Formats: sequence, structure tokens, C-alpha cells
Amino acid sequence: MTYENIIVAKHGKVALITLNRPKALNALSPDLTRELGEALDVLEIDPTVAAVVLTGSEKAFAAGADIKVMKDWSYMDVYSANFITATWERIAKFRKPTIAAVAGYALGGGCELAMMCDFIIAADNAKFGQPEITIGTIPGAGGTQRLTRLIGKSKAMEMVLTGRMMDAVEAERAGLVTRIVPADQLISDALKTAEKIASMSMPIAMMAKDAVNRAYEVSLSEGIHFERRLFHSTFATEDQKEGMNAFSEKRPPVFKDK
Ligand code: CO8
Repeated sequence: MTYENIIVAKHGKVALITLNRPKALNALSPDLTRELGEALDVLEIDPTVAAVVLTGSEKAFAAGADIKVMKDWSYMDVYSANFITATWERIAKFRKPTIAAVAGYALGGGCELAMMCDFIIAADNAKFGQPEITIGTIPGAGGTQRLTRLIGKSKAMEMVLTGRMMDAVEAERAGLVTRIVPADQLISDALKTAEKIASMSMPIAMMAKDAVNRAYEVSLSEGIHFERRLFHSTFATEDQKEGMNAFSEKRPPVFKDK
């Protein structure tokens, strides 16, 4: 499939999605988010894809929702279309592992999109922010919720109320990103990390992701119960037998995603 606002490329079992509106700093227009959702629908059911890396350009991962498109919308326009949850939340619901590889600006909806991925690897020039308040609105794609869970109330509140940006070093210190890499190594590092994940059993990786995400939705005892049930269910897979037999036989496992 070809798209106008994104590029999808396969690297072995990893799909690399590049947001591709460089002149608008990858502002997330309705067309772009629709295409992203469509691409994810295809990748989710493609058995040859085990992980996804989402990235932008060197200058901008994404500078937010497209302000020029949004500016004249009425309350009824956004309410009736349920702007934006339907398409934007797609990547948060994607069942295979996702990595956001962020260089440059990740602002507003761009920061929210990165936070919808399973984790963020940042280039040393990355800048994160929720500047919606400076244009008379508030984060609308989970920024007040995911940022607060990731970096805590104090820092999230300051960022949402002042609109200030956080550089990569502060973002790593605050727990927003897993690590910082030189900008020219961002894609290769993210792909290498995704390939490592893709070398595991895909269904087991999906269960691991499901279990970690559950921690954000339920109480500790419910989360541990959920984890235990999934842990038990791994013993119904061929890949658990293969993984543990390979360890005993001192050889690398050959997972079959079964
Ligand atoms: N929307 C539309 N166009 C944009 C956006 C944007 N968010 N960001 C940048 N652009 C465009 C600029 O208008 C400019 O276009 P043109 O050349 O035609 O004038 C081009 O990209 C380059 O931008 P700048 O000239 O401004 O580049 P600078 O390097 O000077 O500045 C900045 C870079 C600091 C990133 C600056 O562009 C900026 O502040 N952008 C806006 C950031 C922002 O406020 N983001 C939040 C948007 S609101 C939002 O995301 C709400 C999300 C709610 C949920 C999701 C709903 C969909």
C-alpha cells in the first residue's frame, strides 16, 4: 500500500513507519492520522511483522495536531467526529510491540503519539512538550494522563500549564524516554532494538506487552492476577517448550510464533 503522508518500509520482521510531512514538521493532519491507522490495521494482521518503529524527520517527530486545519473547527465539528480518539488512539491499541524513535520536536499531539508507543528512544536533539495551552487549548490525545503517569504530577503539571519544552536529557531523567542516542544513530538503534524484540516469540511478546500495559489500568492485585493467568498460558505454547528446551540444550531457541 502507498500513502501520501507516511512511509512504511519493512526491515526483516520490523516495520518502520516514517511520518512524512517534513514541510509542516509532520503536523498530524486528519489525513496523516487516517493513513497511520490504516497502515497499523494492515501491520497488525501481517504475520511477517513482529514489531513497529514509528519515527519522523531529524527536525521533528511531529509538531502536534495540524493547527491550520483545526483552527476554525467548531465544538460540534470536534464533538460529532469524536476528534480525535478514534484514529489517534489506534497505535495505543496496537497489539504488537511499538517503539517511538524521536528526533527533534515531539510537541502536543506529537508527544502524545510518542507516548502511545510502548517506549521512546530519543535522539540527543529531541524536544518534548505539551504547548497546547499557548494556543488556547489543552492536550486532547492523552497528554494530561500519559505524561502524568510517566513523569509524575509535578513535572507534568508544569509542562502542561506553561507549555515549556523538555530536552532529551531531562526527558530521560524524568523517565519519559528509555535512552538517548546520537541523532545519526537513532533509526539504526531503534531498528536494532525492534529486531531484538522481533527475534522473540511474537505471541509471547504480545502477552508481555499486554501484561505491562495492564499495570496502568487496574489495581496491583488485579494486575498480578492478570499477569499470572498470562504466565500460565505461555505454558500452552510451543515456543515456551522450545525456549526452555533450547536453554537446557545450550543452543539458541528457534521460535515459531506458536
Ligand atoms: N500545525 C500546523 N503547521 C505546523 C505545526 C502544527 N502543529 N507546527 C509547525 N507547523 C508548520 C509551520 O506553520 C511552518 O509552516 P510554513 O512554513 O508554511 O509557515 C512549518 O511547519 C515550519 O514551522 P516553523 O516555521 O514554526 O518552524 P520553527 O523551527 O520556527 O519552529 C516549532 C518550530 C517550535 C515546533 C513551531 O513550529 C511550533 O511552535 N509549532 C506548533 C507547536 C504546537 O503548538 N503544537 C501543539 C499543537 S495542538 C495539539 O497538538 C493538540 C493535540 C490534541 C489532540 C490531538 C488532536 C488531533
